[in-house]
Amino acid sequence: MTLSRRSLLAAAGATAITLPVGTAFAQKAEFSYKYANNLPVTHPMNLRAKEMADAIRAETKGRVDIQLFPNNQLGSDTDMLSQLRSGGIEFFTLSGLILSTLVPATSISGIGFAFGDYDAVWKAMDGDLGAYIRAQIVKAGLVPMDKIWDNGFRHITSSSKPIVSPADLKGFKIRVPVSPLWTSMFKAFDASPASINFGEVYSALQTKVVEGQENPLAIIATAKLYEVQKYCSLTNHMWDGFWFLSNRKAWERLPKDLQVMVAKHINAAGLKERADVAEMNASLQKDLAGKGLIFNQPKTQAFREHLQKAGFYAEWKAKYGDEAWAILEANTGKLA
Ligand code: X2X
Repeated sequence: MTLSRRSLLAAAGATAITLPVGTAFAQKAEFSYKYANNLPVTHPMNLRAKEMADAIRAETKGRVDIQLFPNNQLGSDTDMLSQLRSGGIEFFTLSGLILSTLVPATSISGIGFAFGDYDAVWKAMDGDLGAYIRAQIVKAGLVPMDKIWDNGFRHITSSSKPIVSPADLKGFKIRVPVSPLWTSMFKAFDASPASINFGEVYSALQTKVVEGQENPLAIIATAKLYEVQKYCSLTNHMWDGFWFLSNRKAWERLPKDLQVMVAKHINAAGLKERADVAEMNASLQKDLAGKGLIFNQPKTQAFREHLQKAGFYAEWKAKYGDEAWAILEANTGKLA
């Protein structure tokens, strides 16, 4: 059978035509899902997510197609969280601290100076603390993947002065993400925290609406915050991670075998992202110093004692409740 040039063109233009995957023609996927986040395309989260989406497309033979929308393209974290809940987007990664605006228990992993190192973090988050938090997320109607992705240990940057002791935070105008725990912690230092979504941070620093902000080195580098900040104080004041969340109805639309494949690739990408971020956070200081950022290493004990005296730990222990706090302290040692 021969096809005329005219019918070939008609076929190429038609959308209803289905062709086997692997031909030059794109097939419309059975499940075409959006994954949105707040980070630059150069951050390991987006590099690993791209690989992940490719692996999912390949293993599901094109049935599941995940499109990436990085860098707040679909709005702020606050906007994206409501889109996730309404089904406007199917996947979203969000800091547990920000998710706590919907599910209060999820900020518990961000308590100030709780974790000493990554070993303690992954033991807790892949263990009982993570399981406790995920159960609360499920109750709120969202589906969290098992492996939380890394953001990192956070440090304070500033355009005005290095932070050496807790007294330097007094009156300090600092941007914090939109989250009661973040605001409470910097208020406990008598700082002046402003809740600002990440998409606005660069310009808030540039226009000096705030003096400083706090983030892991991988973000300070990939979001180019060093361009608008002068000092970086290695406070390690909290660890932060991103839950990989799905809209429940969208997740349940996937047949069981596809759920297993998709979850497998998302969790595997998360583990690779953790390794990338740990490596970046360990090596970036030199790069950033070369770009002009001035580093100092404060003694963190004084900061921790300040929070204790201010009643910060006691206040949050009462908010989370004894059960959750006991799980936290079983992982971190006594905090309050
Ligand atoms: O908003 C931030 O500072 C960021 C990017 O670290 C989070 O998503 C919590």
